[in-house]
Formats: sequence, structure tokens, C-alpha cells
Amino acid sequence: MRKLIAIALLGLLSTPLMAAECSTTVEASDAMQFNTKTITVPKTCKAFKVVLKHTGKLPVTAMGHNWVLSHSSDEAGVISDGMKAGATNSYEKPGDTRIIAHTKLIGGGETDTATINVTKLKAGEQYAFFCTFPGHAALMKGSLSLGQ
Ligand SMILES: [Cu+2]
Repeated sequence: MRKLIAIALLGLLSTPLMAAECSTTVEASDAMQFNTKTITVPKTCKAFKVVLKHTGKLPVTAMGHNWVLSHSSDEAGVISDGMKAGATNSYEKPGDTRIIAHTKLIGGGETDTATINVTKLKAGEQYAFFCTFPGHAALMKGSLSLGQ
């Protein structure tokens, strides 16, 4: 696993067009927390990857986490519609166009990656990331913006 990550990083570094780091890792825990509150996406990236890593041990049904990105103004709607959509839809309204990027819902020990199309982000705009598992967004949320 470590080796694979190292190879992936080397691949990124050796690509001359991707001078900025176009990925980040967010850890989610059994204590219902993300380990980061702010993400700045370099505007030189075409795509930006967010790797969500569930560092806990609890199953997806008890402590499932996802990483969902929307405009800050859409956060409440995405979360409440996600709750209505239920566990069978991973707490995301199917085809929700307010969702800019997302991972799947994962349990302890699992990892999934969300890819943001950076050309869709606007400078000066406020974006929010959060977990749509019912009740989690109270603690599991942060802000994302387009940087330099
Ligand atoms: Cu969660």
C-alpha cells in the first residue's frame, strides 16, 4: 500500500504540467471527525483529488462517512435531501446537481477518492465539504476555496 502511494506521488511529481500538488488526503474517524477543516485548491490544477480515508474500525452502517462538496449555500439542502434519500442511496439524492464532487460512503479501513473538476470552481466563491451520513455534518464539515 505504502509503495503504491509512493509510486503515485512520483507519477504526479514527474508530470511537468502539474507543478502544484493536485491532491490531498482527508482522514475520517470513528469519533465522527475529519482531520482537516480547510482545503485550498491550486488554480493551476485541472483536476483535484480528495482521498477520503476512514481510519476507524466501525462498519459503514454505524459510522459511514463520505466527502461531499457543494457551494456553501447548497450545503443544508444537499444534507436534508440526502437524509431523505436514505442509506440505500448512500445519503445522497440521486442525480443531485448541487453536488460538485463526492466519494462513496465508506466504513472503517476503507478509502475512496473524489475528483473535483477545477475549471468549474470560481475564485472568491465559498464551497463547503461535509459528510451526509445523518447527524454527521454538525461535526464533519469544512470549507474549500480556489487558491492561487
Ligand atoms: Cu460521517
